[in-house]
Amino acid sequence: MELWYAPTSPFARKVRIATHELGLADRIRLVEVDPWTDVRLRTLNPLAKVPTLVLESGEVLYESGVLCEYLDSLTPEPHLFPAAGPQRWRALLLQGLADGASTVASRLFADERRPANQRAEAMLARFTQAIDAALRALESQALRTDSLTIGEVSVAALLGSLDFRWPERDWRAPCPRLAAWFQQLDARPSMRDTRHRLPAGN
Ligand SMILES: N[C@@H](CCC(=O)N[C@@H](CS)C(=O)NCC(=O)O)C(=O)O
Repeated sequence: MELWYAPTSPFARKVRIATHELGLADRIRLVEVDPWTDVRLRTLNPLAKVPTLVLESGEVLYESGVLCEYLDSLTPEPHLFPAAGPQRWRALLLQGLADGASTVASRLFADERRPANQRAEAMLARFTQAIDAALRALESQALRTDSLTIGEVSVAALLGSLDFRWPERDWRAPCPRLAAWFQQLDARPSMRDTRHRLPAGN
């Protein structure tokens, strides 16, 4: 299988973390692309987004949640996506919260870099509010450090991207439980082997 990814993307990292946690990393060939300029990507995925997964059959999957659920289904005992019931809704809701915050963080990062006359301060404030509120909501969650679900994987990808994009931003001080959880999680091989970096040539 080929995973088309960008090393700065929290969604691509989420899939890479999941791949490692599921023991499938050696079945994936990584293809690094810039989703904004690589014209091949749109021939695979009409949205031209990473992550995009090309299966052995040539079939193409996209949307990080879909990719993770597909990869989970390849393992003898899928566990990132619990079977229907409270554990599943918890995992999916956590994924939704973390992915939503990652989306907003990506927009904030891009908008902060626009010239002042091309950005709306009200939107920047709204994005910041959403990230802060999502972190507060995560602070009150009982996150797992073993038997991870897609919820924990998504939260780990969010926090890793905040550290990568805003190393100076101290999200840990108001969220000590979340910080302690992330410290443990961030030491896992799945996190160490998938760290963000700038694209080659930058
Ligand atoms: N909902 C998508 C989001 C993917 C996404 O937004 N990827 C960004 C990189 S972080 C991208 O490819 N952006 C290029 C574009 O929007 O054209 C997912 O979960 O996979």
